[in-house]
Amino acid sequence: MRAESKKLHNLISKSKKILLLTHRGPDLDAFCSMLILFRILRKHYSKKEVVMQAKQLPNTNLHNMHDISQVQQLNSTGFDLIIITDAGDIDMCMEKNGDHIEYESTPLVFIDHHKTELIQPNGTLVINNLASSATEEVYTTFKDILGKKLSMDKEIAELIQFGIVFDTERFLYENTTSNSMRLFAEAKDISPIDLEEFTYKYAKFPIEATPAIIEYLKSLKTEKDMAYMSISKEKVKELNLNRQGINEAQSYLRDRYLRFIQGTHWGFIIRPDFELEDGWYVSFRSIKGYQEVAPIAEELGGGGHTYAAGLRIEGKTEAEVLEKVLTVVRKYL
Ligand SMILES: [Mn+2]
Repeated sequence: MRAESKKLHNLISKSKKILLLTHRGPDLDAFCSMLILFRILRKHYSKKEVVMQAKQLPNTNLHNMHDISQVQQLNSTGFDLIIITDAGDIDMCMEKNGDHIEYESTPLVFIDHHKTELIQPNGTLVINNLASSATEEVYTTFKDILGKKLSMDKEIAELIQFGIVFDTERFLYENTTSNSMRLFAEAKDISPIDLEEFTYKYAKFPIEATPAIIEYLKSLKTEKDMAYMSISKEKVKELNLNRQGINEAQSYLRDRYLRFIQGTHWGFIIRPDFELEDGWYVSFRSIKGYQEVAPIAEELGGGGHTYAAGLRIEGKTEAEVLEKVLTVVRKYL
């Protein structure tokens, strides 16, 4: 058994009440990894009280999603262990004003797969083998701990497929390993998911994304082989764009536009943070073999994967944020 697995097992064994969390604005891998962890803990550590907290529920029907306590504010009071999946940093999970997570006095575990070097509070356990997904990371860790005792039921099998397919973009990304495929194959044998239906459902976006897409496209600029887009908070107000519309537009353009303009291979897109007045999010995307974007995001205070990285940044205006980002980006052009 790996040393980290043993430490995790010991931490769980010592605890009575365990809180499971994942990152803000959870994606499918975030939910699947947390739900698999919940099912495993409930079955194999049945004396423990296990609670999942999140501010939103998945928009796909996932096993055990109704066991998630949907809360306005995260609160770790009374828990003696916190396990966070699909994140390596507490700031990715909690909002400083509002959420109450006692990460300095309660043992904290991250089960993550992102390539980010972070300084953690003392005693924090980080399990990260750079797997395809947090989903794979969670299951593989408990396979290591429980061995043959861990049996894959239908529910876990389906969650595994969703998590892996989502985070590898149907096995497209470099993070897909033979282990990801073996795990997927094992899960598919138990209960296959409909990949075509899944892909279709996930490609859909709400109509509110359209005005935001139009605004973003107006801002499109290229420099050498890099493209970028942004939107101002004034425009967001003027056009009465909502958070969901902006977020969907941002991810649509990020994943299906930015890198696909002839002559460009990488770029970034900026979106406003709806919580903090001076807050913004920057997402970088590239293509294998071209510009590595993780170092750029790291230089700006963020992190992520080699070809998909991001960060949160502060700035009074769109122009100020663009300036900050471009100053670093231009060093790499
Ligand atoms: Mn993930």
